[in-house]
Amino acid sequence: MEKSALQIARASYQPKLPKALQGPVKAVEGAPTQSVDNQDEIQRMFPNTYGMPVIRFEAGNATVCEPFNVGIILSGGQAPGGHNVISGLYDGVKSLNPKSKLYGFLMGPGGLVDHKYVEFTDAFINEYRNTGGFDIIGSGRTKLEEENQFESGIQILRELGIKALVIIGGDDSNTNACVLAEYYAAKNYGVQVIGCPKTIDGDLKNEQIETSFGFDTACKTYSELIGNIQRDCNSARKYWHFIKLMGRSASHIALECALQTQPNVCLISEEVEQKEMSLDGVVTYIAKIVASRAAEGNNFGTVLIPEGLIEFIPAIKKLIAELNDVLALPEAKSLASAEEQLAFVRSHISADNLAVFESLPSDVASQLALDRDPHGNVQVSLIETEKLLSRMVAKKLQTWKKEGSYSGKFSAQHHFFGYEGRCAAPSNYDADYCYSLGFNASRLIAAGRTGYMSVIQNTTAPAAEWVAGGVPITMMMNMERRNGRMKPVIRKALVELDGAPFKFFAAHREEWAQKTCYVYPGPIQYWGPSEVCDQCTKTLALEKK
Ligand code: FBP
Repeated sequence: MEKSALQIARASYQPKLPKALQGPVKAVEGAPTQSVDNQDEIQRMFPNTYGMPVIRFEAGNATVCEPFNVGIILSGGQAPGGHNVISGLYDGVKSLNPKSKLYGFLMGPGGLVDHKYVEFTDAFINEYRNTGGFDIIGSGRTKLEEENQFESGIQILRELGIKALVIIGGDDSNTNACVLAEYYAAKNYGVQVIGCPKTIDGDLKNEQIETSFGFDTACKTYSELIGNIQRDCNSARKYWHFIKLMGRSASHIALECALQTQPNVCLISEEVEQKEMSLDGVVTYIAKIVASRAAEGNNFGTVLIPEGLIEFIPAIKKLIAELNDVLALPEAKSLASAEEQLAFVRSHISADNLAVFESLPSDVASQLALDRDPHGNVQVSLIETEKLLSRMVAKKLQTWKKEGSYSGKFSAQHHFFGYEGRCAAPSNYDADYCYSLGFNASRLIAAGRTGYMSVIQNTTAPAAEWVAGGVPITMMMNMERRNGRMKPVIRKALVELDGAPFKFFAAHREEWAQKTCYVYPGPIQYWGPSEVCDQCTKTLALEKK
């Protein structure tokens, strides 16, 4: 594989490990745990993996470990650092016994079901250390939830002598990891399942998980690009840039990028919902800032938009909830064309929701009514909210111009940052964090655990002081409506409006709106002073302050 000079230099970076993982470990157990809600139902559904204690690794005595084989799966959207989770797991497994083997299932959970895999070797792994992407084995969004998939999986796991499977994924994939752990435990199949918190969206976090891996690098990459745009915008002074940012439902990415770059406007979906803002309310909010900057001769600016915004406008949220149920009806499954699907939806939703549906621009309405991803989520990355909002802002400004309350110029540029950041080479933070998560997973396996997520805490401190351990996945679960049915799922973390990151943003946004006080973060640095190279996200720093 041809490599750039940076890649060659970066390959020799040795990621840091928490002190506790640098030698033999012992597992220290905490008290039994409960799920975050719906305790009785979750306990009934996960009798073998419910209530287990949180585990923390501390320095222990060396023991002899028989060789054992492990499988790994990359599930869902790419996130920087996935290759380091795999190299950390590989090194961890080999350090316990060099005869142990690591297998990778190809193209996501589907590789387990279809028996497509590779065996990792030193040479193979070394090609991918500290690189971005998931291309080492590929990823996929096949949902592991059917008994026949679990049974097909056990065949290949037995054939390869695999005693544990590590699933790297977001909230949905880790929910499925837990379902699989429970199934194999109930059947006494002797295969452990360990999860690992991945997603650039940053929405897989809670009291135990400080952040999902990839969030750090993706936000730093987007913030570099936003900073570059802001410098361009402040130089030419003629465009308003509408920038949509990935993140699914949660606005963590938009908020973090705002904290890093100080744009003129950043919408936070969770706040839009709390304030029960309408689409027109959101448009008016942006247009007022455009007009007040124009009054000072500043006909330029930046607007950050979380990709899930549309789902949080209360009337649209209600519409989506009904659309989800309608699309989950058995008759909806056989509709072949988009036209048939739209006609079906129109004839099955309530009059109120139909009115909201028809009031939306037709491209947005169609997108809301068409295919969900395999986990039942609206594919918000396909909805061009940045164009929708700028079109509506332009229209409002025209009206104000006619009324004489606005006399500026408004010209918009549009951007969508998502795929640009998902495969970036991991920052030092993500390189170390991911390697530690993978290495730590090998210790959870050796400790005989199943249904646990690998966790590394205290990550705002130097890596040596990070705390390693495991958290039962059932502890993060509650019941939610998915595809028309109540299901046990890991609770998604949305932006907390009483949390320190949002409060900091809210305290500064008026100043950022009116004055031009952009910050230009520049590219991620790997070598140099620690305050440049080793900082975590502003979100995490504020949360841990
Ligand atoms: P995960 O939740 O699987 O980590 O995916 C993150 C994400 O990048 C979202 O931000 C985005 O909405 C979605 O994936 C896009 O999906 P796809 O890669 O299928 O286009």
